[in-house]
Amino acid sequence: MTITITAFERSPDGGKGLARDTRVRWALEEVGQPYEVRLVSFKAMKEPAHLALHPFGQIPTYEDGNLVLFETGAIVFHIAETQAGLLPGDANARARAITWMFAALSTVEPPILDLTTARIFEGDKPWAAQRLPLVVDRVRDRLGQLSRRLGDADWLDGGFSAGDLMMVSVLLRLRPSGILDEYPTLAAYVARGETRPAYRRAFEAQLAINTGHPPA
Ligand code: GTB
Repeated sequence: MTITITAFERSPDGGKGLARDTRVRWALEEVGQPYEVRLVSFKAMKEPAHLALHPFGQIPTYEDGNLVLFETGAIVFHIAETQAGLLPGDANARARAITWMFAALSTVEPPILDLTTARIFEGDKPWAAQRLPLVVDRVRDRLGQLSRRLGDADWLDGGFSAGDLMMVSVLLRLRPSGILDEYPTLAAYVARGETRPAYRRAFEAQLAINTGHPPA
């Protein structure tokens, strides 16, 4: 059965890999699972056919036969659970890797998204200049904590796992802000993720869609 995901017909970032289909592509590439992509416009995302797949009218979605999933956490978890390569075999190590997936999505990503909101969507509000430093401080707090935990390790808990895939994906969103570079340990961690061949393939595939140039 062919796995099909959805992605932006035209991503607002022009293909810098920041839209969330990249993390799903990356997971599929890590486990060696071929997939197809159906591109959707912003208009089509809010129409009944797509809303039947995704109640919030967003990308990405994941279809495999009669299984339809939305939410990148659930999609990557499903891929990691059903195919080898993203979760360790040892039960406790597996539980810890899953913990890092949740930490990425529910503890690290929210302040990062808040920063995007504060900068892009609230930048013109009269209170924006007062709120922004508070939001930046919350991001820095999390990055400091994460950086201390990672220390000089390559990955969060032993070998690369779905927890790292999700954490790197979440941290990548910070790149345009320059804040990531304040934390060399995390900047190097993200760079390690980006140099993985599976990430490169995922990135090139989404870039090709947005630039019209097929991957070499
Ligand atoms: N919690 C959901 C998940 O993890 O799957 C969030 C899904 C989501 O936010 N999807 C976004 C979407 O469909 C695309 S990824 N937005 C359209 C809408 O809500 O109408 C978010 C995103 C979009 C663009 C950039 N960018 O260009 O830099 C970065 C991230």
